[in-house]
Amino acid sequence: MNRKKNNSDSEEIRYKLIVIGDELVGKTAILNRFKNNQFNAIYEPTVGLEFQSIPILIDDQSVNLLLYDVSGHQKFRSLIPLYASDVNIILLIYDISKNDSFNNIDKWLSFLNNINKNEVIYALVGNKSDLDYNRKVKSEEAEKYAKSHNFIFQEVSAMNGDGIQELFMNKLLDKIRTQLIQKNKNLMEDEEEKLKVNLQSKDDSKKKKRKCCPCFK
Ligand SMILES: Nc1nc2c(ncn2[C@@H]2O[C@H](COP(=O)(O)OP(=O)(O)O)[C@@H](O)[C@H]2O)c(=O)[nH]1
Ligand SMILES: [Mg+2]
Repeated sequence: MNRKKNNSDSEEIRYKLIVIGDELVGKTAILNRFKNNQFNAIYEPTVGLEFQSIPILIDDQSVNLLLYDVSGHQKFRSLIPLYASDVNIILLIYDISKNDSFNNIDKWLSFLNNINKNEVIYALVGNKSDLDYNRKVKSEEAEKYAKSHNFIFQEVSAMNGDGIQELFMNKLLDKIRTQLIQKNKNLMEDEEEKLKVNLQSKDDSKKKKRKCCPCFK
């Protein structure tokens, strides 16, 4: 999470989200369904990195969700650690009708080894749930994997929109909300601590002054 002052001097909170996974699993389609509620059946490869931002309101706090669509193509893989350097949310995406795309999630995770995992929200997302008749990855297996890594889990269909709201507006927003509450709590505790230290040092200097005064000798 990044806090930046904007023109009106209020704080703007930015959450950077990236999508990771094999080519053709539907990374671009998921972002497009979430942002524009649209679906394009014609494949248009993502080149390098594409970016869009979406403002959301969490309680009374305005949060800018920055969506980074990262190409799954081999030639762009070495750039992933760079894209992921200040990331807040990572969607690990596979296609429920392609076993390889699920088995490769571990490989994708290894590209992200150097980032600070404590602060990052991960979600394992099984796309193309509309292709259930051709399912190769069992929901239970994927859910178990997600649980063991402490990731959110959600199956979605960018094509018909199933699971998209549940993923973004419920599961991810809940996590963001929890983080914001915790950060605000930490900020308040820091302020209180500073105030205490300030009062203490004022008190100490008063005592010192008193000691200097002859009438207290
Ligand atoms: N049936 C089905 N096809 C999808 C779905 N999501 C994406 N696709 C198709 O899969 C192909 C690749 O999608 P794209 O978003 O470009 O994949 P990316 O390479 O991971 O960004 C495109 O032809 C999409 O129309 C989905 O939920 N269901
Ligand atoms: Mg793409």
